[in-house]
Amino acid sequence: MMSLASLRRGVLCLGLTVLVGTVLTSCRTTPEEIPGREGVPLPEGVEMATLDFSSEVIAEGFSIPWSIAVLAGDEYLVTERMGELVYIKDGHAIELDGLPETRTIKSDRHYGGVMGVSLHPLFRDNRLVYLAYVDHDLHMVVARFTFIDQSIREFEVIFESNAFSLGSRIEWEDDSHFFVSQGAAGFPLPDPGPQDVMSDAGKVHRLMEDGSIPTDNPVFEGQSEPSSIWSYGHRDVQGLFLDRDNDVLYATEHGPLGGDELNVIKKSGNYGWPRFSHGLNYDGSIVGDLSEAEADSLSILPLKSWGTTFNIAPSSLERVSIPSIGTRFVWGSLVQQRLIAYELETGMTTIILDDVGRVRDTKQLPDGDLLILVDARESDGPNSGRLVKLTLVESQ
Ligand SMILES: [Ca+2]
Repeated sequence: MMSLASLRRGVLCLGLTVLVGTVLTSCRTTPEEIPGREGVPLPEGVEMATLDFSSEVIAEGFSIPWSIAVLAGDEYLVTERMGELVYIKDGHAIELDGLPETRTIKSDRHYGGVMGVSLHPLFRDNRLVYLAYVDHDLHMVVARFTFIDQSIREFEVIFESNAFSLGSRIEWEDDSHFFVSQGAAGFPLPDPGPQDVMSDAGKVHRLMEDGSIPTDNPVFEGQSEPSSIWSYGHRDVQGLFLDRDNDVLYATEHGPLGGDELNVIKKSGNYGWPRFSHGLNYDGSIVGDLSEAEADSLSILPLKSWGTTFNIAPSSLERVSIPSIGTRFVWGSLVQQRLIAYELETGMTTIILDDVGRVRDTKQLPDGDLLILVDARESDGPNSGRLVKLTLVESQ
């Protein structure tokens, strides 16, 4: 019997065929359809190969936890989007005092608030912690503080942007430079900010450890000196990972309706939004004014795009080594509530954990275990978010 989901998909395929004729060979899925569930097929290049993990809840009681920093063995810092920084030691969670007022915007969900947390690479010596959040003026800022005796000390804002952010992840380049992403708030419709180098919306920034502008940052057309902007034309980068062996910065980026991307971030690169996307606007219309060929010549196309066949909403980005599958990129899928792995060499996308909740952040610990940070689920209550350690169960 045809399920309601496949019936809906049938209707959509028909609608799209009228729109683009015979060019489109695969059907797109509607946002509420999850490939691999309820008879909805997985698109080509995506496989379900879940791994057998045992899980241990390290801490719970979170609402929309956003990122993790690992301090030491059993010590963590976790941000809560709605305005908290939580310190966890031996399973006990303590909300830290000393954060300024932070703000979110509520659309269909909450956006902004407290997002990326990251330790300075020399944290063991200097105890410096970095935090990206949206302040009382609705601007994304980066602050740093020293974390001593389980307290926030010497809190200072070191970078003030001129725009809101949907998602801000921090990744260190070396001991003195870091990157921070800033998602464009152009919802429900895209705004021109990401293409405008005078606006901080839709950018990846690169800053010195004290928040000042590196002298070797790009100088864009019409400007006489470098700014914080390293790359532009981003919609919403919520995952950053630097491959330190090869000095390559990778980013996961949210598309609108589909169009999620994995990008290689290059100095002064334009990543196309909102002039081009492999996804569609929320009303189903084509994004922007550029064809793919034009976008290819004027901007940098994604290393990987899942088009409209596999809507991920990727949060976080790590590269992990897992004995049975080797080295893969891993991130959470908010919309599918899964843990996703991607193999660069083969281009294969693998669902390695299904029905786990909205995974916001992922980290691999030195012993190989994975940490995942998961939103509260409506069915489990508003404070059912959790930090979980996953240990691969060796096959018999
Ligand atoms: Ca793009």
